[in-house]
Amino acid sequence: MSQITVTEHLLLRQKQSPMATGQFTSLLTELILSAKIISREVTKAGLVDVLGFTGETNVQGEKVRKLDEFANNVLIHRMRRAGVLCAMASEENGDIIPVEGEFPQGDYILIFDPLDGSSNIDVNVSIGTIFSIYRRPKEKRGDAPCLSDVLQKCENQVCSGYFIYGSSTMMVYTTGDGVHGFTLDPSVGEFLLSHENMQIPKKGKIYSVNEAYWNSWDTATKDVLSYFKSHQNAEGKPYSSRYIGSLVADFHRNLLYGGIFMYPPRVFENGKRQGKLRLLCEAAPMAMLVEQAGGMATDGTNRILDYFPTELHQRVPLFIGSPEDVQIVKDIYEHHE
Ligand code: AHM
Ligand code: MG
Repeated sequence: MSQITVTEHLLLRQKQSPMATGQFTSLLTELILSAKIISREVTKAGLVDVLGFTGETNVQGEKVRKLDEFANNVLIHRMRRAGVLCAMASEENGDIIPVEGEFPQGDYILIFDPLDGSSNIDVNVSIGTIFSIYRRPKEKRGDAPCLSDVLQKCENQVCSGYFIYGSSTMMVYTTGDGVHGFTLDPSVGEFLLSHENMQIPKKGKIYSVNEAYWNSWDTATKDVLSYFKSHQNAEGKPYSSRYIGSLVADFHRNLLYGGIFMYPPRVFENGKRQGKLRLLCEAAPMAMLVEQAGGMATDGTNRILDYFPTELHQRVPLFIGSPEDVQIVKDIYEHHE
């Protein structure tokens, strides 16, 4: 493995990349330190009292797990002091977290899901931290941070990525200049470049979806699933079905092997048609990554990065992965319109 750290990699590309400003490098450095602290705690889970629930319910109406709360606090407290952000938004907090008052303000906005795939925490299955970074519009610098700073078109992201706490801890990120993966070497405490310029295969071998929701899907979605069950994959064999229930882990596997992850809209008794995943802290950052890796991300009809969020915790259906597989979904949905 190379000995190049994330910061070195960013600086090496500094000449080509407008992202390698001092402020942006500090942001990533602080984010990486936060992830190392979270990773340390995740790997100790079971030995120390971090498993189970806190007894609280979060803004999504879900029971908060102790590790969720820990990861959220680490990120908020560390990133707030970094002097590079004007606001944050977390999956766990109802409102934006402005950076002002005693804390120095910067130009960036950080949105995160502190510990994605929480239902897997207590059973030792891979989980992750997802992040998305925007820059504040120039004309608003100096003003008090507000929700409209955060609700930017998803295409405006300047960086996105995730940390996956799996058999090893990895960071995968993009600044719009390809997708690069780094593996944490615990002996030196650094993320070292292990996967440069990651590209998703054009057609995959795997589909990932929670099929238990079959009865709440519309006909178009059922047709999508029937297609993947009855057609051949990139190797001329039946597709394999793989679903972990941690977006980060399902996405990471499909990025490497090729395939499609689907969280289709469910139709509820009141007629409401809704996806589960959050646009700002889950779908949009993964969409930026997948496009940079040569893949596609759609809600079935619209490109995820074309979304203009209207709410902080807006949910969207998500079909993401190898371009030829995602195109099949778009074609089936279009046919049903
Ligand atoms: P979380 O952020 O509360 O962990 O929820 C998001 C997770 C994703 O990681 C995963 O893709 C999805 O929820 C699984 O949902 P389901 O159990 O409905 O299949
Ligand atoms: Mg999540």
